[in-house]
Amino acid sequence: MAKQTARTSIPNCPSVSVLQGATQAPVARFEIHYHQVLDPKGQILGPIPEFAKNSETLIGFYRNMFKTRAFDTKAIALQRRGQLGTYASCLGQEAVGTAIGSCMRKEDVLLPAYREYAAQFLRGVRMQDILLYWGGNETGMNFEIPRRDFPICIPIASQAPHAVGVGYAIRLRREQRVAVCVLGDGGTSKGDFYEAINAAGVWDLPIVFVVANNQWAISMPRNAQSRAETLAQKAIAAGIAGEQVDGNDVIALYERIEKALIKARNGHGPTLIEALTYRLSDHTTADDASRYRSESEVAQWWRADPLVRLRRYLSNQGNWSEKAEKELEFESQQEVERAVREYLDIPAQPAGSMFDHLYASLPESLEWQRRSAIQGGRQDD
Ligand SMILES: Cc1ncc(C[n+]2csc(CCOP(=O)(O)OP(=O)(O)O)c2C)c(N)n1
Ligand SMILES: [Mg+2]
Repeated sequence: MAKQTARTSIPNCPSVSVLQGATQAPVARFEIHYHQVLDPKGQILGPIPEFAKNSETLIGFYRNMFKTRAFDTKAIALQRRGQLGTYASCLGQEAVGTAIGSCMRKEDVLLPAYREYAAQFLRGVRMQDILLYWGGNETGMNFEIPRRDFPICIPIASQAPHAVGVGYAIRLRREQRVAVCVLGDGGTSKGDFYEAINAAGVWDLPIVFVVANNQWAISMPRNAQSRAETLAQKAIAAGIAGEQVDGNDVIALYERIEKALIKARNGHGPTLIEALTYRLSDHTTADDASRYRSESEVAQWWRADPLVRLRRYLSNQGNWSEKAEKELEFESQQEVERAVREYLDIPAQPAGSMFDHLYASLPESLEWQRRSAIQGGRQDD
């Protein structure tokens, strides 16, 4: 017969109780669920979510992913020609950004890493702004729209504690807004990330964390970064909801991210969504990924391309054609070319500008560097 057990609360900690009289009883159980709606062949699995019955919505997703890819291709070409600095490609990850940008409301706040152009374009960021930024001109991050969104974040995971600050401010002001923080798989190894999800949980903040797990942190593969079976399960330790989604399936992403946003907006706390995707390009234009990963791995992920599967589905439903594809291609090229012309027409920032806006008054050591930069790098004064 099973031994009698009883729960006893711990003093000063009413939410925690321990089992008395049990030797090996489980005290907690967790599961991480995986969500997919559209498979790589373009077939819908299970019931179609309500929003996905509207073909215009899906065509909108496709158009944004396509334009983002056209932008990405052009940005790499500009860098190769010496007309852009180092650039981080989002090739293969367009569904993640598109779903995020489509679910968010204008008044929400996006805290991106550096591959979320698809989301930023939907938020109102202009292509030339992104080009300016990677061209070394920080004014590109001074968005006209969306004023409240955060700039591209290069210091890994540092946007996660920032998101906690934003979420806390939203709560203090009793607003119905949500902070959406996007980071990579590598970012989840940082202390900033753990601290942020913990604080978000403790304070029940309106934040959605989206981990764009593209399987690599530069040359560090996912399985060398963490022994955890999923990155979503890191949410469990923080006491917040966590789940995994096919990150190349824009329909599943939209469904899950929207749900998390509604939950946060209604005061029911944060969610961590791990989007399983793949960086089809090099880490940045300063990287050569063929040195650390196999062609067959990359080829396998090309078969899961987020654009191809949505196009297949739309075509099978009679909602997309060769003609529509050609028109979109032409339109995208025009839009990208226009942005490039505007970017190239903007005069370069003077060298001394990199010292502006950092300090109210520049320390003497930096003042010296500033003078030297203005004089063209001469350091003899
Ligand atoms: C705090 C910090 N440490 C190290 C780096 C150098 N670095 C740039 S990208 C990167 C890998 C990030 O991987 P992940 O978070 O998976 O994002 P991904 O580039 O794959 O989108 C590292 C370590 C950095 N930018 N910031
Ligand atoms: Mg990564």
